[in-house]
Amino acid sequence: MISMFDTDHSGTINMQEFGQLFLFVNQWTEVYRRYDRDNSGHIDENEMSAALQQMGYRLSPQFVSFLVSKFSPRSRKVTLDNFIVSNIQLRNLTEAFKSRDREMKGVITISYEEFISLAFTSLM
Ligand SMILES: [Ca+2]
Repeated sequence: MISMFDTDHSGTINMQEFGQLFLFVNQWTEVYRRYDRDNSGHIDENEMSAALQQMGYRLSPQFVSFLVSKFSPRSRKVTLDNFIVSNIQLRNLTEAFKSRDREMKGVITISYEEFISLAFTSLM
């Protein structure tokens, strides 16, 4: 996550970049707490499903289950940092998909290299 905020690519973060990182984490902490409906201190699959729905994603329960188990295979509880990472990746992948899905069909046809380029660009 640090590299996301190393905007001058110095390999470290300066005070200004740290300030932005701090603000970003604070905002996500607030979102995380809001969706932790039962105040258990973590987000479970049901809370994750509700959170994603409120953020405007239309995802099947099967996909949400897959997402949670990908980030938390054993406990199935999404921690704050996993919540942030999963949301950023989901957003970036969705944006990448949308850029190819101009008619908003929810289906795209892409070549192997287009696919891996899209994936690498989205996840870095
Ligand atoms: Ca909870």
